[in-house]
Amino acid sequence: MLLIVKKHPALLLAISFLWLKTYIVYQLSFNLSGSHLVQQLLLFINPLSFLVFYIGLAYFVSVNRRNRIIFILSLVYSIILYVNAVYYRFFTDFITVPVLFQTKNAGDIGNSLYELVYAADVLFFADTVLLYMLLKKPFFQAAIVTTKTRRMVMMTGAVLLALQLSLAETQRPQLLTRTFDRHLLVKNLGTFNYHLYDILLYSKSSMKSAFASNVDADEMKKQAKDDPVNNPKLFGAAKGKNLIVVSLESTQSFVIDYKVNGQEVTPFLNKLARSSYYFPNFYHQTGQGKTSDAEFITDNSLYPLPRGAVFQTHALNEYKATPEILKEKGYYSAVFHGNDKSFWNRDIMYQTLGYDHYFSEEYYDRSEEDSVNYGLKDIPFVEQTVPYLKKLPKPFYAKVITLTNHHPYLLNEEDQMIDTFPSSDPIVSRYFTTVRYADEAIKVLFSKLKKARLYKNSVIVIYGDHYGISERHEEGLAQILKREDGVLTPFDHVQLQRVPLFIHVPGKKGKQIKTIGGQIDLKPTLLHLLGINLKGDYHFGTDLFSKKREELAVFRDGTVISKDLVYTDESCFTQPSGTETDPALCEPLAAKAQEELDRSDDIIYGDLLRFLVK
Ligand code: GP9
Ligand code: MN
Repeated sequence: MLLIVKKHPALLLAISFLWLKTYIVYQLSFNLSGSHLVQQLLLFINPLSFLVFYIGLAYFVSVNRRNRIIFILSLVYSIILYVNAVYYRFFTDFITVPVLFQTKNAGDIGNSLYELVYAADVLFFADTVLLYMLLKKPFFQAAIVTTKTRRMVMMTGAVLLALQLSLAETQRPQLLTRTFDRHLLVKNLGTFNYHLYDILLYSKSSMKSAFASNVDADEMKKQAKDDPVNNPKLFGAAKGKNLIVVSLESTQSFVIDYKVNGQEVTPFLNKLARSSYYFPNFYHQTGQGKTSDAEFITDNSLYPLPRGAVFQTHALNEYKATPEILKEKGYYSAVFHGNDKSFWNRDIMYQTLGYDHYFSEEYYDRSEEDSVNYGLKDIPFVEQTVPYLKKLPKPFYAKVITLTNHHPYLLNEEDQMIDTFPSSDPIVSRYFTTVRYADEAIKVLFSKLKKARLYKNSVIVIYGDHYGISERHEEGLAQILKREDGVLTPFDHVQLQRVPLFIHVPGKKGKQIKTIGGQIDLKPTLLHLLGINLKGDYHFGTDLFSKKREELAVFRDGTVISKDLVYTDESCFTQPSGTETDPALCEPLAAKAQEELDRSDDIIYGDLLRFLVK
């Protein structure tokens, strides 16, 4: 052992520093704990195989450049690790290749970034500085290495990788073929092996479209839901009406009927829940594409992708989205949003989905005092939107996307209508004030729609796009849910993914509908309301008004919720108690979810809908 240290001091020093640092990051920055001893062992050893290969590359350069290369490799590794940690602070997720292409959004996330970068982060690079100094010491000077040594280093890396993979196989069979859950991948492979694997997946999926053919499309046709379940009572109840769909930024269901210091957080939405159809068990199903994923799911009734935002990665595919279907029935479609038009590649994707027009920020008066955080504040935004709506050709389908209630939940003092929530976590504490502001904006929207005589002729739908407070804010979430022990189970985290859904149908009083569903169900639900039959359409959702529908919500990570069971994080819980039960009970449900996700992915990666165009 001592001999090895003497022969390879610089190599071992760099590897040890990075290994230790990665493990510390696992513990402090990522949520990767495993209960099992083998899982903990895996977590500890998983950075090693990559590091041996990676730092080992320095043995392929000349002696006099070797230590410099070791240092540069360490620095690059540290930067990638750090970027991952910052990304994780916001998204509770790991970076994927498609995310790296989402640079168009970078300019707007300045505020969020400011909240996510801490002064103490300089410590992240403390070992890099130390390494730099030590590598200059005589003890660490490089010596000539033979081909045999190089081979030995690479072999060591290979043996370590094989060992790690076989350990992982005992924990998670078919890890590489079945897993959508990036946390599981990182736990078993390590961050950097995961990145390599992700690059491989990316190249594979890019090739899928090129090789897809009519044969794959025929397979898709065979599996299509040929008999869409609908609800005879409400089918066509809003025939010929306008359709206004509001995407409510970062709004989770727990804010409904919630009070902070005795003040209602959503007074308007609380009332609306009693005067429209309200769905308390409706879940968001978004992945890395956040708002844009919610838009994609609701307009197409397809799942978003396991990696990246489909708005960015597959904007030139063929789809059969709601605007296109409605166009055939004489509808005009438009989107309204007070942000840059290229954010989430919307300008391109909206054309693909068949929208006739996109009213982005350039259509709005955006004075300094009317803007906060990402863009135009919601109240001036809806005030300026309604006159445009009034002028649209009728009937129309309009999507209105709010923005103010967005991380890090910034609001000018004069717009704060309730107290902040008593929490030591500033994000959690500010969240309720921006939700309150968004609620006011919806109230203004409704009153303006009434004044513009649009209210009575329009179905108005409001849905939450995705969570606002991520899992990482465990303590704050426990405070919100009034859990004194501060402990939330995976079952609780699934419940927290509920987002509100309101459907206001002119002439109908509405009621609370407790069916379990998700954003994927909106397309068939709304088109059925407008009296449009979806026979032959490729969608994964079902009509939320139908009594015959199978109650189901599948998340992008394979989590699945049925009436009786919740499968998440490889565990099985009974509904509604949340008691953990035998995982075997959930197996059929988990398999069904996986199969749905796979089929949806095949359609998008293979661009299969193009084979159906007449
Ligand atoms: C940006 C807005 C927010 O235009 O839709 O996007 P998000 O970060 O929530 O996906
Ligand atoms: Mn959003």
